[in-house]
Amino acid sequence: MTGEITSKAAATGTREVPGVEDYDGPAGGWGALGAVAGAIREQMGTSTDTRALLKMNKPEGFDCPGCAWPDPKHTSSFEFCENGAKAVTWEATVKRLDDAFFETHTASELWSWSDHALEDAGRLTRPLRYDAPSDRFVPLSWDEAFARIGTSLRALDDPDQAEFYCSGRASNEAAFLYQLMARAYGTNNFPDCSNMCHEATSVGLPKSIGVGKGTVTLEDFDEADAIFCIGHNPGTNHPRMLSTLSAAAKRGVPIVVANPMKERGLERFKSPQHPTEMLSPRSTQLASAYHQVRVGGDGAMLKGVMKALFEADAADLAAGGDGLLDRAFIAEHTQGFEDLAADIAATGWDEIVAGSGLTQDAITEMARTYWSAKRVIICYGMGITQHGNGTHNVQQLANLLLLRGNMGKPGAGICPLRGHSNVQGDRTVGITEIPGEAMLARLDARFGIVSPRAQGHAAVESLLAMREGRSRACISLGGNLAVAMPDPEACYEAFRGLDLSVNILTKFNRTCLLLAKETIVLPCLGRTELDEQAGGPQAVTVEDSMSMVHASRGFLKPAAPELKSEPAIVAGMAKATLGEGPIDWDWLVADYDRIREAIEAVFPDFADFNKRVRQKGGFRLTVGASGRVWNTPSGKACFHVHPLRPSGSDALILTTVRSHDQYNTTIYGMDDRYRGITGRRDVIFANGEDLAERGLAHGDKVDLVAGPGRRLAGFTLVAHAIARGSLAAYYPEANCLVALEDRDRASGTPNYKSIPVTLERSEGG
Ligand SMILES: Nc1nc2c(c(=O)[nH]1)N[C@H]1C(S)=C(S)[C@@H](COP(=O)(O)OP(=O)(O)OC[C@H]3O[C@@H](n4cnc5c(=O)[nH]c(N)nc54)[C@H](O)[C@@H]3O)O[C@H]1N2
Ligand SMILES: Nc1nc2c(c(=O)[nH]1)N[C@H]1C(S)=C(S)[C@@H](COP(=O)(O)OP(=O)(O)OC[C@H]3O[C@@H](n4cnc5c(=O)[nH]c(N)nc54)[C@H](O)[C@@H]3O)O[C@H]1N2
Ligand SMILES: [Mo]
Repeated sequence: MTGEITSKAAATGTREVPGVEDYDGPAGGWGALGAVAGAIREQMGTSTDTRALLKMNKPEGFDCPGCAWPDPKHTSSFEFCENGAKAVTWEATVKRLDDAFFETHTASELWSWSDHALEDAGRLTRPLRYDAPSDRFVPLSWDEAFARIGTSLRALDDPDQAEFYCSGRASNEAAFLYQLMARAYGTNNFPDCSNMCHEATSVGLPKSIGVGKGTVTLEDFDEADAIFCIGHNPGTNHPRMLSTLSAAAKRGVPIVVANPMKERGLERFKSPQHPTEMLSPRSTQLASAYHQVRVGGDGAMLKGVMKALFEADAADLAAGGDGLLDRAFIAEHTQGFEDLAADIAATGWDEIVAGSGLTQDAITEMARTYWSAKRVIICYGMGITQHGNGTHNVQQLANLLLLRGNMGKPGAGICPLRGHSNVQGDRTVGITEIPGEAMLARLDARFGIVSPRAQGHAAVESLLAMREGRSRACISLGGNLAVAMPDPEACYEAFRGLDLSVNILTKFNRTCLLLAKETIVLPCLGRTELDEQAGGPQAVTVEDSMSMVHASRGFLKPAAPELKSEPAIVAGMAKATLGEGPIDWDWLVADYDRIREAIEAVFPDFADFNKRVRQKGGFRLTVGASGRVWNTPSGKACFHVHPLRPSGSDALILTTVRSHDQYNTTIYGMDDRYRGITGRRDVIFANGEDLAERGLAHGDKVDLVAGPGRRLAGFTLVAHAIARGSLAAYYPEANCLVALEDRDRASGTPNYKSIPVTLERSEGG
């Protein structure tokens, strides 16, 4: 392997630091089984229904709320996943927030609780409203809650003073009704979690290949002969992907990783579903080459891979070969090739090496694996998108694939690993601040409304508008917006200044405690629970990372009798806000087939929706680029040229990552098993040589400083296998270091993953 970076022992000696030690095991294995048993014990006690875990991702079961990785036809036998099990037990917990809980604890007291403790207290059971005189959340009826929301929304001067946040847990049916309500009310303000996540994909890929989604299906992984994994951590965030990678590795397919941190889930895997593997000391080696690119260095690395490819292509031509580029594909299907070739030729190896932190040899080795394979898939995650140049990064990946025609043929293509289980679907069914005219026209025709045409707010704009008083209300369908966004102080101030804050949630969280003039919390059903409406039990639908749409049907007894489904809550708010009008909300919610018919009327891709979603495994939405149909203005796939980011400052670059025990702002526990961390999150992963150079050592306490007023104080340094010049800390603890305005200009994605910082020894540290 190239660019090997050793862990702390070699770099810094063996100082003992509480809660920090090397983890030697593979990903998965007995550790995963033990963790599942622990999660069941802690959340579900002994008496409860663990059937839920067995119905996950089965045709008649529910879609796992854990991630958006698809299932083999969504019909396979039980696919085991530790973190899916954590997500399910967290939702199916026996713990409840009953009336006594809110009588006992004031809002001021709850503010001092950790994010973990707030959610661990249990499921919400009743609608709640903040009562200032008693400083407590008090129960109220659904009718009163809806009436108060309606009154506040109608009192605004302009519908554009309201923000409608959508987190990617919401089903297609809930999200569709939600956008219908907001547009009937009069705004396109749809901040959504995609704005913090794969927005660089949604903005970058349409300009490259005419669609803002991945082009591959799960079957393509069976045919690929090289797989690149860049900037994602599947062992933690998409664990079911390890089965796919492990099958590829066993076929001898090279798996090339580019990641500043050594992630165990990309190195070795022992499948808990294979008894023989579990009982033998062996595990499957995943990465065939692991390149520890420096944080933020992907743009330089990708230019390097293309440079090595161009050089080898020229050498091959000179030697009488056919060259290594797919010239027929380039000629027939693309435009912009000459400009890209000129840009790569003009980029020097010195810039590439300095920017990426990788040697020319290492990059050439990556390139050789790339050109030696006929069919290549590139997978990527937040390590690519959450940068000031996230959109450029995404387009460089597309450039690289297009050079050898690795797009729109079996076994090849681009694979963005989506975040929330239905974040892609929510976008598909209309959660966007920049809706197209054709879609709005169909929506208006179907429902007899006049949707607003003006562009609305995405996440950062919505927070800025709230902070400046231009927006006065925020409704959140799921999520924990104030904690997920950069710059908590700015976000807290924004929420606290509102007239109305509504949070539709399964669990209470910090955003609920940012008290507006009217603060309402509405408890909803989760994926696992039976959703009974006037027309009988309902199923919802979701779209996974590979554009497969399928049904999800919960069956557990709801956590409390008063819970409503998300579609029913949206309908209740809509009726109370819009009054009598052309939309019959009760009729729609009585039978979700009616909502799906409406989705089909607005989005032609969903033709025969109700029929097709009842087929085993559901159906795939059309992705033009998968069949070499390029829906760009020129009808061709486009190469894009981007400058390298300036490098060379002395600052260390901090990235923020998820631990193995968290789901975004939901902190299940304080361990991060694969990185050897137990019982704490106040750590900074650093390269031992970088520390030594600064007179610091493993175990020292430091403050991270990102600029005036941006300081994360008293964190412990952990010497780790991470690239030189790079640091990593956990999200959301480190969000105070990111300014709200620090984002990718093209897509608005916050720069969560390349924050220049300096280290200062903590006082007394
Ligand atoms: N269990 C669990 N599952 C989840 C989630 C969760 O929190 N917990 N979250 C869901 C959501 S919403 C999302 S978006 C996905 C997130 O899934 P990922 O994209 O895997 O998320 P991150 O933890 O942010 O990790 C990114 C990886 O990128 C690497 N990285 C950081 N900076 C850079 C860089 O500059 N370049 C490169 N090449 N790599 C870099 C990190 O070392 C880390 O391995 O997971 C989804 N699934
Ligand atoms: N520094 C840093 N910041 C980041 C990131 C990062 O990598 N680094 N990642 C960003 C990314 S990729 C994302 S997607 C965002 C995540 O941002 P969000 O989606 O806003 O946050 P979550 O933590 O997923 O939301 C957790 C809440 O969802 C609610 N919930 C759970 N299940 C359901 C359900 O079924 N229905 C409803 N209505 N509510 C439910 C629970 O009450 C819980 O409190 O954070 C972003 N922030
Ligand atoms: Mo995400």
